[in-house]
Amino acid sequence: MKNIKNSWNRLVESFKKNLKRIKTEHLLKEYVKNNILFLVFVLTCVINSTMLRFFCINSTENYLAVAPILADLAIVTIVGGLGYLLKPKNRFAYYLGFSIFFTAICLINSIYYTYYTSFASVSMLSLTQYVGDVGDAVVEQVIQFKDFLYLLGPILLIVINHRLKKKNLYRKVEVKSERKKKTIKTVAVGAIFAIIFLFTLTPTDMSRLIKQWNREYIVMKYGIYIYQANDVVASIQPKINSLFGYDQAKKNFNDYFADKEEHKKNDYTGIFEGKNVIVIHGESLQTNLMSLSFNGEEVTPNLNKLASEGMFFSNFYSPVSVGTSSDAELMFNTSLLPTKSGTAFVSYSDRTYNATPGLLREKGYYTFSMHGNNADFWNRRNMHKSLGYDRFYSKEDYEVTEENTVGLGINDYAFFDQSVDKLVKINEKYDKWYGMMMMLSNHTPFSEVDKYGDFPVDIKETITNEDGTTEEVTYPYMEGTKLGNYFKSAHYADGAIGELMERLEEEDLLDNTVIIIYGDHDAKLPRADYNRLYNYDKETDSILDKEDPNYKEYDSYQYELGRKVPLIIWTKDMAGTDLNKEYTDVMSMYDVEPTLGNMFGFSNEYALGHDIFDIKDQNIVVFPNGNWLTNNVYYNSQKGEYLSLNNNAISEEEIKKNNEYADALLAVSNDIIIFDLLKEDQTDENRVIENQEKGT
Ligand code: GP9
Ligand code: MN
Repeated sequence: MKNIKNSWNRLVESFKKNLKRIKTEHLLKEYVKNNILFLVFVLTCVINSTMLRFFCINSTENYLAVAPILADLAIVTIVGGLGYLLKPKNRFAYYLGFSIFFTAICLINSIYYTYYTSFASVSMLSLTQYVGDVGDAVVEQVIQFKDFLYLLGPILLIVINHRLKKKNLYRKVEVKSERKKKTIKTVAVGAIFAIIFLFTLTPTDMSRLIKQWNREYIVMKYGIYIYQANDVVASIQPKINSLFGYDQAKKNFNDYFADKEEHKKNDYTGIFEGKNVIVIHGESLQTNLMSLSFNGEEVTPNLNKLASEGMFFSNFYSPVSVGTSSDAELMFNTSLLPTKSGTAFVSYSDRTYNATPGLLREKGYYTFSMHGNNADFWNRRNMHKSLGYDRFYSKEDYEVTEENTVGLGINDYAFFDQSVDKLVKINEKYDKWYGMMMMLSNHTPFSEVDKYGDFPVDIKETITNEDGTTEEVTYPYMEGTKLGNYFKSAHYADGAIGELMERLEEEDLLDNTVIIIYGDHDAKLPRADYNRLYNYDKETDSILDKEDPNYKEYDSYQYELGRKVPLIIWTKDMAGTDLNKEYTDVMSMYDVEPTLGNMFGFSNEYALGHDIFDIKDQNIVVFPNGNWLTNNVYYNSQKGEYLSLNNNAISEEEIKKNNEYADALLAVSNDIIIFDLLKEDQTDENRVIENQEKGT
């Protein structure tokens, strides 16, 4: 009897359980059915954001990160939940609108990342005018198949909505109170996601969000949607700050420079005093080009020759931000770093700069810049005036034809040729001059291969057959790759530098002239192509297996360190002298002004870089994202890890000290530009004079 009762009870229990399960399943089905638009909206937005992170940031930490998914879920659940306030028939438009908006954020960032290896900022909107000019580069090199995947979200919503309409599911009527209840419930779920997410944050995460420099880190931690919202706030902030945050900025500025040591004289002081100067801004020229040859022919024979006869700074970096070429010019001329958001050239051209051209002008130099592109590109028309150039020769001053055009404009050969014509006249008229010539041909996407001339980047070998006959064999190697095309393009540009030197010699313009050549930034080429360069297996025409003993890993650190650019200082009579050597201490583009200042006898007391002959092996190169490099260590602030360059460990204190140095440097540089502190400094002096005159 007892057994029967027990069995009955078990049967009832199991029936109840099943009923509950069926009920839950039923409820779940019902929920999905009634909220399909909301669910698709939430899921596709979260998938898009996650997909973007996975495509852009290749690290295990990123792949395993739950926090950004929680953040995305919180945002889209709350936005989606608010849609329930609307009547069911109006919800589709709401979800589709937001879906397009969120998709656009992912799509724009995906394309932007491919080009700049950074996430997009609304402060760059003012630069969209340049997109037309580099449009081909964008289409050819930047838009990829994966970018279309993000569109699936809105497409799915449209399809589902179409089906719902067919089934007449919009007939459902929801009274106001019902809609309100649904909204509160859903938003509450979003809030729970947000609270869980907030618990995952550390103080470092919070401070990085406020600074907004470390874009990759912020996306990896907060997801793309919070990043973008924060970016809007951060981009508006400088404009507001420049109105309100002045006192604090001025105080930090004074503190920063309070204990700056006086510059001491050294072996290089005044060595070039009174000499003329030609600065060559080498578009996308990287140092690694200089050690490469194909079939016995060097990629950059002219650069190599100048380096071997002059002062060659082989560990030189150009820490540009989104302002690329213009950031290089800014750093080179002013010893400041790129701004935190936007670009100095575009947003802050009206500020006061203690720039090399202006300082040399004060010493009686005629100063000019020459560039074959449109004068408004990077707002150079205005900014070059602020830097102190007496005259900017731009596209309007050159004879540009269809024949002499390559890439963005007049090719470097024609540009240099016409520039020397102008220089001859300048030299007749002025005693001392300082001029910058900005190259253009070697600009991404390096695709006009047929115009670059014959420079095969393959491997040619002569094989002797068994019967003694010989045969020419060709292995494709770098042919057809972006990196290979870059080599062809750089070889072409290098040839133009060679012709320029010949022409200057012919015109007797080299006798009293210092030539300074710098690469403006790296060429942003795919790491995979470098893998092929260093690990090519000609037998299989592919990359060596990772297990192969000859395989040389080209990891992300090597890639980042490989972005260095050349700096060469050359005079006709330098070869064989003490000056003629390779200088290996790490150096940055913003160290150039104080270094040249020492050699030419001018000084910018607010330079943020150092005279390399003063600081020598103690130098620190700071990058706009907070990464830094010394002779011994490369520190990646995004990942919070470092690479020792001499196999020695580095102490936590040193990392902390250098991090603080990097933070302070970036902050003071940004403040100088945003708050126009160099102008204010002069105004202060004026104020003192004014007060003295008034007797106060
Ligand atoms: C444009 C040229 C290239 O005039 O300087 O600019 P970039 O795209 O390298 O910043
Ligand atoms: Mn450039």
